[in-house]
Amino acid sequence: AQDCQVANINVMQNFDKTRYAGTWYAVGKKDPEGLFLLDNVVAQINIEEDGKMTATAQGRVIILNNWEMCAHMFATFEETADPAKFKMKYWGAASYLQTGNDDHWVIDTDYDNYAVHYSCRLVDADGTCLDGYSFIFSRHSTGLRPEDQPVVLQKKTDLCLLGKYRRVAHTGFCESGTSLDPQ
Ligand code: AZE
Repeated sequence: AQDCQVANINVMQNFDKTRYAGTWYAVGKKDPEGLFLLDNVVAQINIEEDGKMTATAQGRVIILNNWEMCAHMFATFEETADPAKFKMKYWGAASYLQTGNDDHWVIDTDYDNYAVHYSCRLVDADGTCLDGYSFIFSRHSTGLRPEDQPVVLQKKTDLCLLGKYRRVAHTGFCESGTSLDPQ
């Protein structure tokens, strides 16, 4: 489906959340409107004892008055009829960070190297996405393996987001001792 209709987006078949668990480094992102994670984005997906998926994430942000910090975020996921489509409720460790309830769709992953994430926040009257974001995740902070690049490129195209991604730098900003993080 390449008609750019949110309802027709293909997601990962037979999605296995237990294999999705663990650390993912964002290596590419397409931003939504407004405040967003800038770089140094790392997500940690957990499967709790009750089988529910949760996550923590961090990333550099600039909030009001040009205050640069490392945002520490938490998320719980609600399952839907499609195992690769979740509703993600999220909040920040500090109250001045963002809270929200976003879709969290896993478009494609091989679980061991790459994952393509997608979230449309606002569907337009014509069925296309008016405001959304997407992350390209890697198990490796250094980026995607060359063999995964064509697969990811095809998925970006399928999402109608080709050319809208930026590379996500990992500079150590959110690693302990190197940031201005007050936490
Ligand atoms: C995501 C996957 C793992 C859990 C979470 C994610 C998204 C987090 C944000 C955070 C925004 C924070 C801002 C703070 C000022 C998708 C990486 C929580 C969108 C803008």
